[in-house]
Amino acid sequence: MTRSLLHQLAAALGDGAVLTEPDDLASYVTDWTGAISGTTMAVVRPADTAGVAAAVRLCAESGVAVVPQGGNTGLAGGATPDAAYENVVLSLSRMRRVRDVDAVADTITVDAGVVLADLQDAAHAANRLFPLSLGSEGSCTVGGIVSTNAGGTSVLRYGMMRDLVLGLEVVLPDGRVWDGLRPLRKDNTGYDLKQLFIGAEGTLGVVTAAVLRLLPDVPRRATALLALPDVGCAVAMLPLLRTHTGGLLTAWELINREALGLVLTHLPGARDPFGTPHAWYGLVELAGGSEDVEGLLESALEAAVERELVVDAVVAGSRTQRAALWALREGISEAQRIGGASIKHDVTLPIAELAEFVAEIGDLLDEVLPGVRRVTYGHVGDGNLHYNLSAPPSGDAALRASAPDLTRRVYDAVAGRGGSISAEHGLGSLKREAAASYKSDVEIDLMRSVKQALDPRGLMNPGKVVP
Ligand code: 2HG
Ligand code: ZN
Repeated sequence: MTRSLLHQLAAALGDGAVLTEPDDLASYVTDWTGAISGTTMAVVRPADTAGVAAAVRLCAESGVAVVPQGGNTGLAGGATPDAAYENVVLSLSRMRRVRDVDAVADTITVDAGVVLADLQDAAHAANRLFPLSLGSEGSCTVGGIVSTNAGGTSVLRYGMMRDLVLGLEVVLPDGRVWDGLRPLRKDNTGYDLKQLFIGAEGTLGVVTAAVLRLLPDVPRRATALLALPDVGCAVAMLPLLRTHTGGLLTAWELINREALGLVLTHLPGARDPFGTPHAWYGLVELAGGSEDVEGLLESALEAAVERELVVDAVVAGSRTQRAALWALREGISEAQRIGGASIKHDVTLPIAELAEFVAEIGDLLDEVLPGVRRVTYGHVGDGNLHYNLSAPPSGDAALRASAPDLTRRVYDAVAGRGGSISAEHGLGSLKREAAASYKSDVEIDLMRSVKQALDPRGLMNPGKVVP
């Protein structure tokens, strides 16, 4: 049966579009962190939507699961095949066409395999902005960022991916194509079906193309790294920055010393811009068209220093300096990966709860694993912390052994304060079971009903998302 499916896939898509050699499969069956791994019978790489539809239909006829995959940069195992299910990985990586840029409607229509950085470039080439920005933008793809409802560092101003999607084209679990590729800003004709597929992590269908919003370009940027006494000051900075910057605040990111220390230790060329270490740092960026972003940032910083929210500041004086500051922030994931075993907690809390959460949770974790290193950073403007942990001097094995207990304490504290166990990375396979403990019975029931309605045979990315 396997052999006949592989023959049919090769006949439909072309021999070169079906990979089965173990060496060819390796990079598709392990996630970016290297911690989540599975197996698959084949990777198929269709060139267009018709090819995706054919592949999905053939798999459905054979009762074989489909695992959609984009740039494979996800952090919750959502695109990694689960060894428990006979499956085919469906890579969208060959579908890289920018189908249309519409200057009047202010939209761009792209294939699912278009890399985010290429999408940003295509927008710039039309003097427009596609604002979503994140560390993996050089490899993550449109299908992936739609399917995970990706966030990143400019959500504060522009929202999550969901806020930027106008229409989708989706291959359904039975191989039919839903053409919802409409650029309409207004369309009140019943259920907004595209919302089901955004953030569904490929469990309801395969996103093959999207119509996305474009925005006015904001070429002027003012960026600074601030030294902060504590998380409370970072939170108090938010209204101050908003008040002083007239809607131009694009990023307000938090970094603790442990996180910066990892970057300084592991990433070549990284340099501490301050003379002495500080407990916390904030990376602020304003972006504008013709506005005096530098002047606005300066006045905000003066007010912040006066209120003793900021103890020191380094303002980027050039593009290179700006890039160097952002590299310190965006290099944290990579530095933590190089630095040994770690546990990710991509949590979100009501912003007013952030400081107390951080103050409380440290001691609770020390009870489980004394000295566990708290690599705390994230999108403080969105209430989203990457409350990650790295091994204490006792080593990686101790961290791994304590991981379930540590994670439970983090999630319990987050839930107790009205937060969520996944802010932007999704549930994937990593947090699917945990979600069952933190979602209400009604929510779980609704999720299962939606899954059952769209994918009654459970062949679309099984073992992911739905508790
Ligand atoms: C970030 O904000 C990403 O840098 C990755 O969401 C976070 O690796 C992580 O835990
Ligand atoms: Zn993040």
